[in-house]
Amino acid sequence: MAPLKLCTKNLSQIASAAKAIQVPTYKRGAAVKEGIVHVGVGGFHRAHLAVYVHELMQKHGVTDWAIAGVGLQPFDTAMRDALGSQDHLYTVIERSAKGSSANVVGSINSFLYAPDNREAVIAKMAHPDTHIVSLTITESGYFYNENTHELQSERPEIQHDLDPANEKAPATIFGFLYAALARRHQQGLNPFTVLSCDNMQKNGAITRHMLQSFAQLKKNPEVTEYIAKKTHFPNAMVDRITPSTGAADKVALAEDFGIEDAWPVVTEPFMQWVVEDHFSDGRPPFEKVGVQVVKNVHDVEQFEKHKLRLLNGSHSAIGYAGSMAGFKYVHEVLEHPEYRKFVWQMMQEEVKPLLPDIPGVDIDKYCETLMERFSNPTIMDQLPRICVNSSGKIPQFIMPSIAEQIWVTGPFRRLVFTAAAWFRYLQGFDDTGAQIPIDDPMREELMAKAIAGGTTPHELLSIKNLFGDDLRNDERFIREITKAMEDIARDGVMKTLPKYVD
Ligand code: CS2
Repeated sequence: MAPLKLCTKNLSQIASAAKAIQVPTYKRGAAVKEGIVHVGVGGFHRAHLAVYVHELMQKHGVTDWAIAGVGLQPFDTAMRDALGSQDHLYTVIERSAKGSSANVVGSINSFLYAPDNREAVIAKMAHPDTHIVSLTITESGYFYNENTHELQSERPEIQHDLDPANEKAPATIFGFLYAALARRHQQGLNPFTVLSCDNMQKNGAITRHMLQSFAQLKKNPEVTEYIAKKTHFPNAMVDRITPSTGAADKVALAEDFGIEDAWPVVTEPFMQWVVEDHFSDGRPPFEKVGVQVVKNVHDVEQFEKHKLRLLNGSHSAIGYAGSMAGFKYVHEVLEHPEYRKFVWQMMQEEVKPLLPDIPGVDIDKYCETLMERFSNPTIMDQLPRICVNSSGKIPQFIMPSIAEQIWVTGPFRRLVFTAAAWFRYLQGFDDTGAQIPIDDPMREELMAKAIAGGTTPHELLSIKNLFGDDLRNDERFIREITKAMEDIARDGVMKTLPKYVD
């Protein structure tokens, strides 16, 4: 039978025709309120927050918290068109060694592509039904200087948004949030909660500091105070490995489940969200669907630290050196016995000792689960996905562990090898001399410095936005990284790797 095009009118037929597929049975469209505006609707959001909200709607009759999606970037037109062609429904395909399942999700109720109508986005955020503006805009969307911890206010995009002439046509997230919060203030509404779902330690606190700095530069004391005193920015740890969807995934969905979906999401069964209970204008009963809502900001911090240093840090260890060595997928790297040991030893010996104990969390079990998740061969998690936007990753997933190990005079060779492989990777060629495309907002600068530096780290380390003086000036670190860079340049990743495995 020909697959059925995903849309509201076909839902019941899809449910009865396909094996084991669940579809939304709740009201959508004008029958529900859009309590959440989400900026950055990619695979991760659609496999994470949108799934939690879907479960609230499906199993708990929640009607006030549907999601209005927003895209700010040119590439978001593809999501606008895909979701727009199927009543904003999409399929989440969960895959593991045990098999795969598919669920149609309907919690995203509408979608606005900002460049089509920037005012519509500001009005939507300022609407009284909106209580939360959530974000997955990637680390680089925050304009956060890792070294000074300040807003990169000199960046042209921020300068554009600070110019009063562009008040109604912002480009960055801060321009939109500021304009919408200013309007809510004027209308006597509570501010919405700004909920970062990006992979950054202290994501809420960083978002708050960036927006406050932006507001101060806008020089409107009343709005600045409304943001400082009344707007809340919960910190959160988010987790679900969500590869990019490929053409083969759409074909498999049509063949296995009889659904024609313009852009399904493929993900793993595991999902986790630990969020601080600090909302300015109410929130959905997230705990009903397994979200860990915690009172204390330090609880979130500890979970974040575990996750970013162990999961994302290991992903970085797999991604850059793995790409240099010619691997294509995460599970392929883990199939290589030596590389597998390397990742395990980096976690166990160099990262784990730096992490706090969390009551109820068995850290060794957590590491073992990570190895299993990385080894899941069915999700085909692509190394280029792991490597994208590296300037927002290594400086926070790897470098802080190195700096802390230096501080306590502990081991950090494997972390350094990971950083060295990244430096080499930024030259744009793998170990066979084939070109590697570098996809990063700082691409030009990173590549120019990586090439100029050759087998020495100084050029790259001079980028003050990314690296602190503690590393730049540390002799032990410089010695180790220079050696690893020289070895990788001379022998390639796979011949160098055994030196880092016991
Ligand atoms: C990955 C993450 O892009 C990356 O660096 O490590 O996208 C990772 O898959 C997620 O954080 C998992 O929760």
